[in-house]
Amino acid sequence: MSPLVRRHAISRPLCALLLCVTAGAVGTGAAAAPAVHHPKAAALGNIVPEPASARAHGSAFTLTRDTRIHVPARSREAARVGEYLASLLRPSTGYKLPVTTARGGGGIVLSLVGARGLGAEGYRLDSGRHAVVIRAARPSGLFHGVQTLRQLLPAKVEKSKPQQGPWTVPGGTVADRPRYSYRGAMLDVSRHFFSLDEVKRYIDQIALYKVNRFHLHLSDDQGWRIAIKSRPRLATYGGSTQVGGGPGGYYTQDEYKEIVRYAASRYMTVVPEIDMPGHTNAALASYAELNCDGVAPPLYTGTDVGFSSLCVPKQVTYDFIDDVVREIAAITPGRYLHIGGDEAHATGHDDYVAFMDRAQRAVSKYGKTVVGWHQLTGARPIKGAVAQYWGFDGSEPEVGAAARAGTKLVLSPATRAYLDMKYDKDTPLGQDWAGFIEVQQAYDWDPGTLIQGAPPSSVLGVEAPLWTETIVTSDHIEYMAFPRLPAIAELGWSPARTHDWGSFRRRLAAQGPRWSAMGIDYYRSPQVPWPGVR
Ligand code: NGO
Repeated sequence: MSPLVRRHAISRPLCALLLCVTAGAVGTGAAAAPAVHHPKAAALGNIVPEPASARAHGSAFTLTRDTRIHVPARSREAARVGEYLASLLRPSTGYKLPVTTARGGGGIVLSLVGARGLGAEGYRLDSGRHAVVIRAARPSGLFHGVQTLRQLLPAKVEKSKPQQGPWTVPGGTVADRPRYSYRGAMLDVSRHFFSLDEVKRYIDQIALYKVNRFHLHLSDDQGWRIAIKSRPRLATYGGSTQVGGGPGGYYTQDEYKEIVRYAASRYMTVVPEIDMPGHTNAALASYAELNCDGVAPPLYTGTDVGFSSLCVPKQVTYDFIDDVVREIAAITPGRYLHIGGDEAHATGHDDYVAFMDRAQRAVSKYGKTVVGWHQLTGARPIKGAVAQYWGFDGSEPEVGAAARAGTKLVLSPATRAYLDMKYDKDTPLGQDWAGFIEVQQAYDWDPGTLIQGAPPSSVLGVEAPLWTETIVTSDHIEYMAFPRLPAIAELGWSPARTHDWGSFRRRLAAQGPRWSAMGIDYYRSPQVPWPGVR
């Protein structure tokens, strides 16, 4: 159903667009549209996250077996985005959809010209009778525009077998750019280990919502999940189990690089986390010297927190950190390295402060930006550090104070953004220590005002963590992430002025058939008017 398709006369901007296409000079004539929202104008479709501006006008575009995907001749990266789009559309349409640098002729056009003023990640999409044109300053913007185009097509376009068309995109214009530069999702691969394929599957799913940071929680009490060549037992022994006593697992450095590459192909930066000084039982079990008493504890497969600590006074601790940070930094092209710092209940306060000073120095020594859970703000965050907030209501004075002093914030309030919290008392998976989180609870807050005393400019963005004490399979991941991950993704992308639960739940409802087509098992929240339900 595309109720919002308007079949009026072709509007002026679209005529200009079509001339450009047929003249083979795509984009040269189009001025960048200011990112202005038109609340009264007809919506273009059910897009999540809500674009900065979207307006229905003109004629619909229909994909046919002759449609070609035009990409710029001089950008291999843009050509890859074109190939990615083709690979999404080919299975369900059954069309060839060749990707070509030939000019003219309409179709789907990706262009790196003519999208000024929309930033590195923004894009403009114009659709009309003869063409859908996505313009962006960078390939990342084209990629985000492609996600919007997917959502403007019928849901069955996401199926993996040929379907009956028509494949119609409503006519109109989207001019879009993100509110925040950091829009993250975290997967805890330590409590339960997830294979490369499972990780890639999640990356593909969250890309649809314009997430651009993928945080991997790589170590915890229950498992160490990345090979460190200078400390092999961390992975081979420390990674050999998981919650409940299963076999665990770890990524070789080549496998980790593959995740990084795959995430990059979806315009996502990997943020690796090695949690310390607490949450370190797997490391302490692997190397006895890391313990103050020199005795290695047994591996741990329970779900308690706050009982382990690296030995703060020992120099071997810092040699260990140097090895780990050096090796991970060398295979991580992104700027961030997360050092945890949460729930260090087995570390005294003064020790914690001294430890975090040295751990942060190790991260900057290898050229990375420190990220830590917000307990870091109770120590001495170094210049440029990022604190990830996971409290309840933003009332901790040290977090606001650190933000005023220059520490940047990523917001993951446990009462809103924790995807491992149950939806309600009947949810078969997850925990409830931060309460139940139904979809509206996940959506209805403003990242700009959550932290008391923090200037809005200190907020880098938001992140939805998925802790996996009770999460074992991709199916579990999907059930907890959908539909809440799109809620957090919208808070990260959409302008605050578009925030509207009524609109969000309607647009979210339209994602349901899309998830079904993708084989995603999602939670049928009673708060959302899913089509065909009730
Ligand atoms: C807390 C804790 C994690 C748990 C999670 C479960 C943080 C930052 N530390 O969040 O170890 O897995 O809750 O919800």
